[in-house]
Amino acid sequence: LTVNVFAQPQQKKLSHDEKMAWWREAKFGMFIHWGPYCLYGGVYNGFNQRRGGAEWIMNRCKIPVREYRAKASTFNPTKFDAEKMVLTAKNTGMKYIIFTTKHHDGFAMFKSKASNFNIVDYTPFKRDIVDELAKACRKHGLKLGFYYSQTQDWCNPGGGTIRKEMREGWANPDSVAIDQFTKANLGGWDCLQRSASIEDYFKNVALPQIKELLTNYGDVAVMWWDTPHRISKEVAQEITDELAKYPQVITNDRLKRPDFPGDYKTPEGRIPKAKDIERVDWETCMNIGTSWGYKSWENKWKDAETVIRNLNTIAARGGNYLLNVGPDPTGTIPAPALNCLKQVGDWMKVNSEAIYGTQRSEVFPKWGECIRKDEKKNSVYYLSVFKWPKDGKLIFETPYKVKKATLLADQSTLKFSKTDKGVVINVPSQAPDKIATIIKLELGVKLPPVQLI
Ligand code: H79
Repeated sequence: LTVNVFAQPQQKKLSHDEKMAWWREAKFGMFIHWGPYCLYGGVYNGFNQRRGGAEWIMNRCKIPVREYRAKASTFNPTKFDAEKMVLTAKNTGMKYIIFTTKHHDGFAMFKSKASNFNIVDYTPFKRDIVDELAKACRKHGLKLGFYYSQTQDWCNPGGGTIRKEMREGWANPDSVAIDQFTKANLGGWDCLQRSASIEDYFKNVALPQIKELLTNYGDVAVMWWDTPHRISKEVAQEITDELAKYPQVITNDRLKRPDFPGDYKTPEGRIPKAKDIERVDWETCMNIGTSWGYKSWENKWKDAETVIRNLNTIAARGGNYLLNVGPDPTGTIPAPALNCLKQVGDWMKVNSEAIYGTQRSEVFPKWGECIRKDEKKNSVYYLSVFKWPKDGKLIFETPYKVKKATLLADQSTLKFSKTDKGVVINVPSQAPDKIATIIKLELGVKLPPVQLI
């Protein structure tokens, strides 16, 4: 790896609000689950994997370590194009990417000195995917964050959550089976640290890899930990101390619960109910299909209507939306997902000002969502209409004075009047956008700030 001039840690301490500023502005990101599990595509020995995401196949189908590693050694995603992937996210209106640098299978998608079970040293592909993504993100102005499974590594005895069948032929840490495999396949070189305990694993693999991620790829936007169990307070503290050298790094809440809450909460696959919303930063991560990792037999893709309305609902409740895709073994995002993202991008081209830099409105109209944005002097409500009124009159109950109403679809000004029911806006008879039409209401006041805790 070449020396990276961007890699110098920032010394300036940032306040929590300063650190969170870009993230709160961004609202919409792409989650990418990609690793050697995609080679199975949710199928093992001719059977479809039953439960869990396809990235869990090694565990769910009890695949022995040796077999899984042999499979991983064939990973050769020749169609992978970091710039294309980053531009897909950018054209969808996404402002950041969270990439699985190492999932529970223990395979690193980056060059690592701590374990040769990585994309550069262990596969014919030999390219550092994290490095290519980091460069492409920097070039196209997206932030890049790293998902890193800090508590699990199914290919390492110290790594945790290993079912006994997975250890077949590899029963104890001193077994030579792995070395024989690596010798045969990798010309004798094996720097895999076979850790005897979880403590060893942290010392030998996890901490060194976390340091590699923090120093080798320029500024890291987010560290996205997963599965906050089996980790001692001491180790979590050690990671936290390391992170303190990089004050710009935002972390999620999955390092260790409940002692290390991080900077934001991560509801998984669901949007918190309006009445349950706490005054904290949060991000819903969700699949575009039904699996995080690539599933060759996926048959339930979300449509653009679902994704766009979710994005609007999440924005109205003050959250971020992290939408996941799982590239296939060639390095390509499946076509149904790309098709959906394209439609979301088309919607964003017209309406993104109703999403970026917005916050919770705490107003819940029956026909859709109300998203708030504070401008210098006045506040704005973006009304996101899912159910278009049949009589051409949209009723919005608000105590505030409305100065102007604009239809974002064509930038036309809409007439409105104040009645005892609320503001009544005259709208076209047909919905300009059947999924979500945005009406921008400029208020005569600046609303009091929403205080997060
Ligand atoms: O990366 C994705 C998941 O693989 C990961 N988090 C998201 C972002 C994740 N790791 N653990 N879990 C989620 C929770 C695990 C739940 C389990 Fe199961 C229930 C493990 C075994 C039973 C789900 C169902 C996974 C396998 C079957």
